[in-house]
Amino acid sequence: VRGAYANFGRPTPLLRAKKLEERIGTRPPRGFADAIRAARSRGVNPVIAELKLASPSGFRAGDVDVERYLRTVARGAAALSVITEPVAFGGSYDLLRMASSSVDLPVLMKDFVVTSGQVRSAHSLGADAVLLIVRLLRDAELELLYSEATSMGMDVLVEVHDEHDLERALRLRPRVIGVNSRDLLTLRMDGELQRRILGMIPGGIVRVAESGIRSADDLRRLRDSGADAFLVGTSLMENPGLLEELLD
Ligand code: IGP
Repeated sequence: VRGAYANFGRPTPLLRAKKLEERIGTRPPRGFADAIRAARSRGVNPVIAELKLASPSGFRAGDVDVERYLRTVARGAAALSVITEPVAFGGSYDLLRMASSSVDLPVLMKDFVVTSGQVRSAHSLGADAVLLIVRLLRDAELELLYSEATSMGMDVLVEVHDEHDLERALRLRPRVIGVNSRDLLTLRMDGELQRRILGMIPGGIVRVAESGIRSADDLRRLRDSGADAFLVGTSLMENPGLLEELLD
């Protein structure tokens, strides 16, 4: 990773303290679901561009110039997703803080969120939305974290993989549901299951297709199955120019 982002993981305490203080309470929240709806009404495919430095499926950002990536996606994406999980995905809170202060898009914090502390961190780091993965949480935990996040003014991307997850997700009456084609335990992709689940989500809920989108054809297939928005990581990081093709 080159440029100003090359020193992730190394402490920059002064910069961090100042930036954080400046941010709190000063920036109006950017609506994640609203940005998706706005892109749709402009006739643009709502793409949520993901920033991740590595992934368990083998992706390594290697040489990617993160600033340049952010500048490119800021020109067309509806929102930005930043993975903060450090071990498998090479993320960090620094990455989220810097991305969210340098890009004027709603920002989703993507992590394995299982505690209220993580939800509060997301908020204070400048995230406009937070990911909650249904499988990782019991019903009561899911409800608690969901209501904490929304009461802080954040949107929640409620992530499901199969029917059982969806049934549990719907009890929250969520505004946004993400259907991940990848099974997080086995890492296996199941595009057919993803399209079926997308088709089962009631109208009025924003439906996000997640993972494995590599081309405009992939996107179209998911759109035809009912997806309103498209979360794209690996293939955009490998080729940011793909964004143009995905938008229309
Ligand atoms: C992006 P991809 O295949 O375009 O890189 O996938 C995103 O869907 C994926 O990173 C993701 C994810 C997650 C990562 C979806 N849900 C939960 C970590 C945790």
